Amino acid sequence: METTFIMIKPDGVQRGLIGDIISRFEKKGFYLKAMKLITVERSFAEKHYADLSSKPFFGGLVEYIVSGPVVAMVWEGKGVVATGRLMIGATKPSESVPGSIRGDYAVEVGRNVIHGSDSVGSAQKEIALWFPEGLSEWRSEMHPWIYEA
Ligand code: IDP
Ligand code: MG
Repeated sequence: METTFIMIKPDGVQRGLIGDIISRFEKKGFYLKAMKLITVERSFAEKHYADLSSKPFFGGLVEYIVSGPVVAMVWEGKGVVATGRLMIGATKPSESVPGSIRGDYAVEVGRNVIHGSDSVGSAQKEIALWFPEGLSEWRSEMHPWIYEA
């Protein structure tokens, strides 16, 4: 089992997409291990996106992330990092297939609704940054109905 960091960005919160997005991950068969609604400081957003600090859009990206509350979550499941990225869709909504979250709900790359970790390593880093308090240890009673032994 793997864990990934998923964040509903301020536009997703404002547009009332929280329930739909959580529902997609729940119904898929992934487990919610941590969640909080939080408005982050500029310095925190810069840390989260540190790898992109040299990009020309970095300033606008940080402005976007601090513009309102976000929903930060940790989801667990088999292959959840890669499958989560598929469920989210391509970075540019114009290239995100219908059926993916960005494909269904986004038009602009700078308003693409959701973040998901791009590798197991970045998931570990992002989870440590956003949830230093740790995760809930639980597993659904439905586990054997979703996962083979
Ligand atoms: P990802 O969110 O699909 O992993 P990254 O390349 O990690 O994409 O970029 C992080 C975020 O930065 C994107 O989700 C998007 O909001 C924003 N971003 C990426 N590329 C551009 C761009 O060319 N213009 C404006 N914003 C961008
Ligand atoms: Mg990324």
